[in-house]
Amino acid sequence: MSVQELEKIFLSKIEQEIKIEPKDWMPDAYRKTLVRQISQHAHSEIVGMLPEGNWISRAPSLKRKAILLAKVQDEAGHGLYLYSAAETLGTTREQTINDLHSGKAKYSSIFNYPTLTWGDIGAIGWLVDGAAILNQVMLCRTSYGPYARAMVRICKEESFHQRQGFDILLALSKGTAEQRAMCQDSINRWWWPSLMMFGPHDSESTHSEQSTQWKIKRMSNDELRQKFVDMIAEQVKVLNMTLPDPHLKWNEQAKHYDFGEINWTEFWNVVKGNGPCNKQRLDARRKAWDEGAWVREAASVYAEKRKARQEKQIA
Ligand code: BYC
Repeated sequence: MSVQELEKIFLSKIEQEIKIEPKDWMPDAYRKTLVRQISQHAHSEIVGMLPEGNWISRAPSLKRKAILLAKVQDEAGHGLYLYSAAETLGTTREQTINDLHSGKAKYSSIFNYPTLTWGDIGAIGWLVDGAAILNQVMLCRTSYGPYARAMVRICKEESFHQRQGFDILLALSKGTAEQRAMCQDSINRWWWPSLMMFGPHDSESTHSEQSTQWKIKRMSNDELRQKFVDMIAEQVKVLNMTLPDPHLKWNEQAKHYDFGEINWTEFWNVVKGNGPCNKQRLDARRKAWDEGAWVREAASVYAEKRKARQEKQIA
């Protein structure tokens, strides 16, 4: 079959909402864009464990500690599904991880901010997981089968994550004056970086147009950001807190909240590696990789021996 014919079949599948599967023919650029997005997503889950991991040993009670531990473990699981999804496209896990460690691959800008207080753990769950869910619910309908299926499970877990974050902030918001101040301070520091998670404005987005045509993306960066603002602007009232944006205002005509402009200079600075914690995050991942070398080696020797034993039994 000619490439033109193969492309026609591919596009007709996209048109008919039939998932593209690993062994199907797909344009090189479709594969490349998926490897880029899925591996960035996987790295975000793994690097995202670091700011929260910082508070496991300092959680204010045994119950909070157990919940946080479970959440951070979930993020590791998400990273692993996503690395596997990327592997179905022909990339190896080593290559993907090397790209993270060499600084070639990106991960979400949000994880380059520090977690200074316990309130930040609440803000991450509520705002960061909240932003991630909106994006990921859309990705449950993405056109590539393994990515879409991984997202279904991830979204279920993310809902629990967001609720645990809100619950932390709710407890602080009902506490002492000092606890209420901690809650407000965390919201103030995490609000704008959370809005940045959705990426540049649609007019500045490099990949959106093509990714939308291929149904990798189902909603644009700005559409998702607006949905997030509308959701959080209501939820913040339950906390009796405010969002740090003087321009935030309900627009009766448009039926959504208007909000202020993001500091894009800060965003690109963080994306380019110059955020408050970029160096610290990559150093931590490289160290974990080096220190885990013996585990990978032991696991592969065990797997080889087991395979040899099974082959011997069959013979
Ligand atoms: N940070 O053309 P655009 C989690 C880059 S983790 C850094 O709009 P696209 C969690 C973008 O890559 C969940 N870079 O790109 C874990 C591109 O550069 P390249 C994380 C960003 O791909 C632990 C350039 O800017 N979620 O939930 O069409 C604890 C132009 O952008 C960012 C995902 O990863 C950013 N924020 O759209 C707690 C979702 N934004 O690649 C929670 C999957 C943009 O050309 N990813 N860039 O060098 C996506 O949905 C899309 O990739 C994005 C960007 C919406 C993020």
